[in-house]
Amino acid sequence: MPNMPSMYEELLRLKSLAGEELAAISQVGELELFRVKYLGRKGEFTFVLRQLGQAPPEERPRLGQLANEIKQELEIAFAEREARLIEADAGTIKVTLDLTLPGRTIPFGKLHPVTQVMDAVCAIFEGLGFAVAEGPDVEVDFYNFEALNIPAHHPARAMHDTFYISDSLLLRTHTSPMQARIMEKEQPPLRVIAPGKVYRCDSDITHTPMFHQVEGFLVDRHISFADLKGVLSVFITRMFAQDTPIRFRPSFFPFTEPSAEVDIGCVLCGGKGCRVCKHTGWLEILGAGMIDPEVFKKVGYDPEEYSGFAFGLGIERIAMLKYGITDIRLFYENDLRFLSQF
Ligand code: 2NM
Repeated sequence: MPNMPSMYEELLRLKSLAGEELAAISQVGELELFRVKYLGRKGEFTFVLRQLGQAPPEERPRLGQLANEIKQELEIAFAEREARLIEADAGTIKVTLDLTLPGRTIPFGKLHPVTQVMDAVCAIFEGLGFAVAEGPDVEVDFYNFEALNIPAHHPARAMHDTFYISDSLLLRTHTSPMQARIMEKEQPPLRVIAPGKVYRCDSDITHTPMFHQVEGFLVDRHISFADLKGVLSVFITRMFAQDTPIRFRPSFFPFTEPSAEVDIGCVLCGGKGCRVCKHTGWLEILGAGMIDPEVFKKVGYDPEEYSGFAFGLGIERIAMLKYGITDIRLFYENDLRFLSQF
């Protein structure tokens, strides 16, 4: 029976080892480690008791009893030691927790200023009954140019600084291709805005190669320039202030005729003249016009039956004017000192 003496020996060895270790403990904090090591559910005594099954049957009761006796003795010694150490500590416990300290603030995220302005613009047009449609960033030449009355070799193509992917594929330079897609599929009456990312190969303090636009259009019978002015005036008074001055200047876009650029009284100097409005008192904030009959023909609408208006605005530009930001690149540097201000 080679097991027997070694199990007795093991129990006695554990007893003296545990006794020595317990006597050496001088800090309350060390007690738990000891308890787990010897008395815990995965401790040394449990381990020995589990091996009891390997001892000869006639020895098991004696071995078991001894193990339990030693464990009980140790538990009593442990409790005494614990009481002594706690008593000794009582006079010297240091206050390590200052309940008067302010709590740690939990950092929380915010929406990017471009997202905030995008959401605000979309909410205003949705309030006016416009549906929201999103399309692909990678477009075919037809929807980005051809359907919008910008044929090959038209000078407006050069103005767009297009990123080409192949001869016929490109990164959309505006979101109006989405509107050509919608007009091709659906019949009037229609009022839709197309928000999203657009791409132009250009970079300086007022241009980034990717920026955001919202373009919108409305088509029905008997739509006039007065409807365009009405909708855009409501948009501007809701986006800026009720009394924001507005003016329409004649302009040109290949897809609208007549076309206009819309200015608002400078929100930074109140129209007195400053660096941002280049001392004109006015800020250009969007382009618009009556949809060109040529666009209607491309998408299969009868220009004699239907008319409509369209408009487009740059989100970063509006955010810059609203917050007085002078360098557009700040939006895309991901510097939290900048972003956390909005
Ligand atoms: C602008 C200015 C003027 C525009 C035109 C169209 C469409 F597809 F309906 F013809 N969508 N957006 C438009 C018109 C965009 O952006 C400055």
